[in-house]
Amino acid sequence: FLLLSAAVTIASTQAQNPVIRNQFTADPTARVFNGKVYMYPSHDIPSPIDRLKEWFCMADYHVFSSTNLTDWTDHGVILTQNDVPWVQPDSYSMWAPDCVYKDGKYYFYFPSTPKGEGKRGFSIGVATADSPEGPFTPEAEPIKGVFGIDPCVLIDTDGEAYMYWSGRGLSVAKLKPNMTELASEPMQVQGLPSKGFKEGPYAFKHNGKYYLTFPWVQDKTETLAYAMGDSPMGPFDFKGIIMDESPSGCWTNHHSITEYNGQWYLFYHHNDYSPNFDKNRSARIDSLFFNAA
Ligand code: FUB
Repeated sequence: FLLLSAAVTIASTQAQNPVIRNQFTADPTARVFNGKVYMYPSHDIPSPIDRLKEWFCMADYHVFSSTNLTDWTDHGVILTQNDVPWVQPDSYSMWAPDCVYKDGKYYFYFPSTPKGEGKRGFSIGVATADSPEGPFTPEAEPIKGVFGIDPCVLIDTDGEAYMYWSGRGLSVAKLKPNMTELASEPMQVQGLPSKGFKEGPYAFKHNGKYYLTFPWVQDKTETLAYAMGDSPMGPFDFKGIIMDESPSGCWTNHHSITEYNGQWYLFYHHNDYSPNFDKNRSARIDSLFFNAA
């Protein structure tokens, strides 16, 4: 098996992190489209409503692109809560998203609070675009049968797509070719530690192995951990920690892993610009290496 490790060389990288400096950016999902890195983060804001003054508050999503991971272009708002037909207006719950490309279209997956009597918790919806920069058009309804947050979509080398998400553990299901419906019943991901809170799954394939990486509370706050398997739906073998708890400040960590120009990178977040309130976070990047077996 390959081992996965992040090089968190704070001294050499601190000067460049956080990477977005004019707004908060949490839960960064990085994808390479058309030779550029696109980063789709959540957009933390100081809450305009009392109910969320001490909690996560997100109204919309921006997308950012870069060719050197240092200079980032903000392409502006690609989706906003009150433009999504199924989202409870002004619920400020546009949490961690993902975006993938398939057959000429970009599919943006995002969790939020559904509107309607008796609706509770989070659903996950899809918005589509012809460009990674949007504009994204939301589907009228969220994905049926999915309740939770933190969607991540893996498109396998055979073209089949799988969605992972969190909420009472980590779940996985196959997607239909239309990318907006489940093709299988959701199942709990097997092989992960039974103890400790887990969320934010991020799956990818490397050298024929499937990696399932996720924030995991081993002690006080979230580490980033990983497991490996031979199938996208598991079972996985738990392998260990990619990134330790942060020594200070931020309870959450949420990440993505991507290869760009031959180097692998870990995108994650910390509350660099909000040291006293860890719900206003900022995206960071560090190099990531695979050790030989
Ligand atoms: O950003 C809101 C939530 O915090 C995400 O859904 C979690 O993964 C955590 O980062």
